[in-house]
This record gives sequence, structure tokens and C-alpha cells, in this order.
Amino acid sequence: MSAPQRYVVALGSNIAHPRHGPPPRVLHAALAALETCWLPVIAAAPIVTSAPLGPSRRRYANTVALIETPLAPLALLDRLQAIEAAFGRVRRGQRWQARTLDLDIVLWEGGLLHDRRLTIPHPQYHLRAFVLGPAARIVPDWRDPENGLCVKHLHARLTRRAPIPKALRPHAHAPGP
Ligand code: A4P
Ligand code: MG
Repeated sequence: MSAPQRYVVALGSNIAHPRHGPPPRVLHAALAALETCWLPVIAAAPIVTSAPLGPSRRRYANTVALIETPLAPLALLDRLQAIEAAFGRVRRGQRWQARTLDLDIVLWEGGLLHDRRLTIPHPQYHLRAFVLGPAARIVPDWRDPENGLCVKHLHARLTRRAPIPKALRPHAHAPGP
């Protein structure tokens, strides 16, 4: 068996589970399921909730976990998909459907992977505050192998507010002394 490797995994849910309950509880149960399935969770970020990106109407709960495993990326994907299925996730061929549990591989300490079934880094993660916010809490200094930027810098870049134009600043029209 090969040496343990670390992966950053994003967890998302926007459908309640009949036994575990609403999405935040689904994520707590999923973190426990990772451990049960021999995927030790070294760190997990606080759960955040947000409006759905895309067509679904239900709010999401999201978090990010740092896990360590000797599994290679595709074997890890198989195991994560088995956990999704155990949580009742049904794929109907459409992307971005509402789901009880979504487990995406965001980053891998091994760097880049481009396979028919798996792309690492996850192609969209750098555009998503609900991934970068939690990730910045647990792996702020991990670097994106494609652009060399740290997770905390990617998060700051995404959430930085656009500068307010001078004419709209509160004291722009205040009379002088
Ligand atoms: N795949 C390729 N790369 C990866 C990767 N790095 N990790 C393949 C996991 N899977 C990867 O994924 C489709 C296929 O992508 C997999 O079979 C795998 O071989 P899926 O999980 O079946 O479908 P999906 O999740 O609908 O697609 P995708 O592209 O993963 O969507 P996302 O990116 O997960 O987006 N809004 C909020 N607020 N919070 C959310 O969590 N999530 C989505 C789904 C939309 N809107 C959201 C959220
Ligand atoms: Mg997914």
C-alpha cells in the first residue's frame, strides 16, 4: 500500500435525509461516515449555509474536510461516490440537481490530475465562497498547483468588495473646512 496522502474534500447537501435530518446534520453524519470508511478526517471546517448556485431552489449546507488516505485519487473518488450512494444520492444524469450529499475532491497534495472521471483541482472551486471560506479555515496555506496562489489568497480575492467609486464615497460632497 502506498504512503498516506492528503486531500481536501468539499461536502454539500441541500436535501434532508430521512434519518439524519436537515442538511447541516447530513454533513455531520457524512464526516462520521468518512471516518467509518477508513478516511480519517484530520480537520473539518465549521458548516456554512448559502443560497444555491444554479437551478436548485433549496439552500445548501457546505463544509470542507482535510482527509488522509493511502488511496490514489480515482480509488478515493470511488469511495466517496459509494458514501454519496449510501446517503441516498441518486444521479439522474443532470448536473447540479438537489442532492442529499455531494462529495467533491477539491485539492490533492499530489498536485494536478486530469482524467476522464476526475479533475483535480476541482474546476470550479476557486469561484465558490462556500468552498473557499471553509477551506481557508483549515488549509489556508495550501497552494493551487495551477496558479500557485494560497487558498487564503483565493478566498480574499473572491470575497474582496469592489472599490467604491470616489463620487459615491460618503464624504465626497461634504463642504470643505
Ligand atoms: N468529477 C470530475 N472531477 C471531480 C472532482 N474533483 N470531484 C466527476 C468529484 N467529482 C469529479 O459529479 C459529476 C462527475 O464529476 C462525477 O461523476 C465525477 O466523475 P456529480 O457529483 O455526479 O454531479 P454534480 O455534483 O452535480 O456536478 P459537479 O460538476 O460536481 O457540480 P458541483 O461542482 O458539485 O456543483 N450551491 C451551493 N450554495 N452549494 C453547493 O454545494 N453545489 C452545486 C453542484 C451547485 N450549486 C451549489 C452547490
Ligand atoms: Mg459533485
